[in-house]
Amino acid sequence: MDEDGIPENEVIKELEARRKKDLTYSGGRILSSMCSSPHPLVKKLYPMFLETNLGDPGLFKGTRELEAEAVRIIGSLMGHSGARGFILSGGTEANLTALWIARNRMRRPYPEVIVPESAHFSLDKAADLLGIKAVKAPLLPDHSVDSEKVAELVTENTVALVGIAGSTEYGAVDDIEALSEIALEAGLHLHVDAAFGGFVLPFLRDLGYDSRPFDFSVPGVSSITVDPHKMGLAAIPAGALLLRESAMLRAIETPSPYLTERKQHTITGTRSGAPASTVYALLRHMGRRGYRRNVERCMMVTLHMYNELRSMGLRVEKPWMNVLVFKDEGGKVRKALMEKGWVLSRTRKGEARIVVMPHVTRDTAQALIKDLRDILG
Ligand code: 0PR
Repeated sequence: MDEDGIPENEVIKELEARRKKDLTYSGGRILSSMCSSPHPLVKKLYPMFLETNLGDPGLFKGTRELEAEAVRIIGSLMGHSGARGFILSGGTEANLTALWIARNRMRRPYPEVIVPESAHFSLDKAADLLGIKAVKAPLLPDHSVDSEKVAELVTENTVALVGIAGSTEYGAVDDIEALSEIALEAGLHLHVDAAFGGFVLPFLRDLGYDSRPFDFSVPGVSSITVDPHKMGLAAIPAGALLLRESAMLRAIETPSPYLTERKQHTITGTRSGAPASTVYALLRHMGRRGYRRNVERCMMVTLHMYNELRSMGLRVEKPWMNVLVFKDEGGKVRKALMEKGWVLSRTRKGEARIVVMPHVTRDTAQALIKDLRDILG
């Protein structure tokens, strides 16, 4: 560190120069991300909460109320306004906390969790950190988990089942009702990872698309991850963990005797109140109608791209939601698009993957289609 600091405007210039090296969502080239530009209201409100700390909520009673309200509203979106939970740093922390609860409630000597092969790698991290064996359940051809195989994998060591509502790679939705029956019968915790799908599926249903039940309306569902920083238009970091019953929190209660609240239930101690407060603001401001429109626009672009890509002869999977995947032998198409400045991701099988987030507009789709036509000749 230098002895003397430099003037503010010089620091700002330095940061602006670095920031220019970053890609931006508004640049319209990022087709690989499950995040997008936050809603402008978030940018306005964030500074109000910079000093708040939900790790010591007795000092920040108003901010704590905002988190509780945000959880209540997301809970009602998930079919249970009495749900308890937290606004955490994202899907990884929410999934980790859910498995922490499940492991501690069940207290098995050699705990196992049954996870679909399609699960996000955050569940592998969680299992590793918690000393739980992640048993992978195979998938059906539509990329959702084979529930019959899940039932066969249950043993006396199983502490939890995980179902995915909106898989990272394909947007696939598992048969949560079937998993619920297995979980209820065996007395297991059923965690639903709706990190991506949580802000999509309720609105797909409103818009008349086919959509499987995945939330607390399914009786065996114990906990749900829903990420506001994905399709919820919130700023990073914001991931919600929702629990059916507040009693589940006892399993991870940690005494914090010298703080204003004598116990904690989150992995992080000191944590900013800005994510929770701005998520609350968005939920109030957008309402169901606002989020429905968001999903409607993304789906219109998704289906437009789907039809155009198919008409070019590409083998595109029928989309479950706003995620498009097409066969791409040797990654040739993806590479050619990357050379033209697009950023696409790939599935583990090597297919090209496009996530149609709000920054992927109809104009973006048109530009992409034009480039694809050039590439495919
Ligand atoms: N569960 C699911 C179903 C997910 O898709 C993800 C992340 C997580 C959990 C973990 O969430 P956090 O990353 O919030 O902890 N899925 C994206 C992915 O890995 C995350 C992402 C976002 C990747 C933006 C790239 C990117 O630019 O694909």
